[in-house]
Amino acid sequence: MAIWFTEKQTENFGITMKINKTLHTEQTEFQKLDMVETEEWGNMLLLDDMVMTSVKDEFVYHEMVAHVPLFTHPNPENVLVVGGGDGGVIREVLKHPSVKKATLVDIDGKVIEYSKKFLPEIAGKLDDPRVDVRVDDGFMHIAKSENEYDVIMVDSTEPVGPAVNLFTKGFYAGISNALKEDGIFVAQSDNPWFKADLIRSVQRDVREIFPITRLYVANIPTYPSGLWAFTIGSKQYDPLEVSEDRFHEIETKYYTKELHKAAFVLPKFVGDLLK
Ligand code: PUT
Repeated sequence: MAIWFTEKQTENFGITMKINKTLHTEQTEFQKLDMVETEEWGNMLLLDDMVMTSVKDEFVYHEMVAHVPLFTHPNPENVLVVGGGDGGVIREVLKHPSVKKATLVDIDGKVIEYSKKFLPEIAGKLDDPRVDVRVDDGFMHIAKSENEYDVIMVDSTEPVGPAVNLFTKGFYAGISNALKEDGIFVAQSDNPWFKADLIRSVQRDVREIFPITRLYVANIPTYPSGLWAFTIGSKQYDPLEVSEDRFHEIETKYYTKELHKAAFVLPKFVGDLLK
């Protein structure tokens, strides 16, 4: 029997959808995990009753996390994904032939396990030989790494539970240390409608550590407010100054080389958060 589910995006506002079937539900060591089949968006992963990914619109988020930094860096070989246990970012990372190794560190092995089972179109590349999957604390992994990665991507949940640490200045300092001298990182940064203060503080913290700090946005219909933000911190390469010859052909549904630049053109109220 179908049921209706509402993700409360704020105390006063939510997104409601029809769930045809619950495929799996459990309280893991870290969070409540639900895999559901929705009528509108296909199979969907919910963590602590928040939408993480859906088969129908996942490509926007995963492409925009992966391709903006990977096309900005001239030769990304060693890539780290923190979080991202659904495997969508890894799938996109592997489209870049320069990538020799992609490490995924997610604290919750259950996310990986059930994504493989119920979201195969998203998680299907996690067993690729270039991928090293580790069930571990991303914060600790970063703290132990030095001068190692070309690109780091932080694909976390919202800043609650274990993800709170991933929105701190200490974490960004660790990322800087874990990156090579010309490294670049991207972090999902929630949304400018309901989380303006968070975006402001992330930008401020990253700017104190990285010489180049940028914000870009993408339209993701199942995420709070539909407008999602991403923060870039870069030691050397500016995502706004990528030369045309850097772009090579890959199969995408959202990302294009034109959109790479357009994503940094911000609505005024979003740009004002950077002042
Ligand atoms: N609800 C948005 C989650 C961000 C994706 N990891």
